[in-house]
Amino acid sequence: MTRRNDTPAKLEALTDLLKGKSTMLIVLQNNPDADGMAAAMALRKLANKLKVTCSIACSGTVGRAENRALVRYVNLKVREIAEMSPKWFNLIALVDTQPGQRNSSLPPRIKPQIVIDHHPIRPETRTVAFHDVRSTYGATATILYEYLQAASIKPDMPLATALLYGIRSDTQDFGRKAHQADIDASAELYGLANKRMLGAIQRGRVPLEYFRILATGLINARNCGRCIYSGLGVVENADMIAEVADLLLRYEEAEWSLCWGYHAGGALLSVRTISQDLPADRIVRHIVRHRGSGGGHPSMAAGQITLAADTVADRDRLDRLIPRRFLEITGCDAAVCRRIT
Ligand SMILES: [Mn+2]
Repeated sequence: MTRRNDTPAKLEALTDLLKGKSTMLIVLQNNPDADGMAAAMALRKLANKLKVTCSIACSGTVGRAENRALVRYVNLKVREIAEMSPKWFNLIALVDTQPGQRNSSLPPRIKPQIVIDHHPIRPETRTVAFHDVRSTYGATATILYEYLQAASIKPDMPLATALLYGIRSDTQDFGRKAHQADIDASAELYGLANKRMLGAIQRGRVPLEYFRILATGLINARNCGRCIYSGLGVVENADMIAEVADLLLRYEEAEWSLCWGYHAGGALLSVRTISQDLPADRIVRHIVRHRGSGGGHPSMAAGQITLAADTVADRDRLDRLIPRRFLEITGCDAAVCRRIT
């Protein structure tokens, strides 16, 4: 693990790699979150100082209302990865995800030269020319903030706001896996950020569709002792799956929550937990085993299962399999399951 005081050495190595290059493609997770986007903006800022111009790209969409509000405020252009050719760039960087991770927008055949992330390190990452993975950190934005600091670059107001919002949302306001570095970075960023904008982002305005999916999530929700789960059916906005999983975990008796939905030919699922004994990433791996992939943090994780044929029958089968496996690994009793509405 990289300790804080390693940042200057890391920055030097990164600077060496960037020097003399003219273009870099910064790639995010698919359906990127605020932490990833803020980290990409900070990396772009560093690169711009060294005369490297950057494009930021992902697959999927920025779905969550708060993140859309952030993108509008900072005027961030996130491009569609399918429309970019790696040949156009001297360097490819992956932030807030890693090579071989299913949520990475980078096709597996393309190898990045730079990886900066805070998820558990993957073997593929160790072969990347420059990598800085700090899995004890609550946010990738914190790592990038330390780079800016080490490079004596003061973030402008939009960047400071994005970094602060990225850290706060990834650590759920420091309630979840926050490192002292996340708290220090936030304290410093607070003075530079646009507080009014931060408030507006957090109360992001939403389309009517949001309430329709939320209602479906509540109607379909089942509570079985310490477990709570809901299936959303087909969703246009994949971020709603994580949002409903977050919401369900607020139930006072719940230790584990699960939400899933169908999007772009596959099932996507999110698991959240407050339990120390059975982490969310293990639950996800159990649910998707032999059928898909997944991973994440101990308190929050996500997975996906690709559907052979995206038919109603296929989805019905998964609508039974996913909660069954969830109850199986958590030890919650299917016999006591009840609707919550
Ligand atoms: Mn993150």
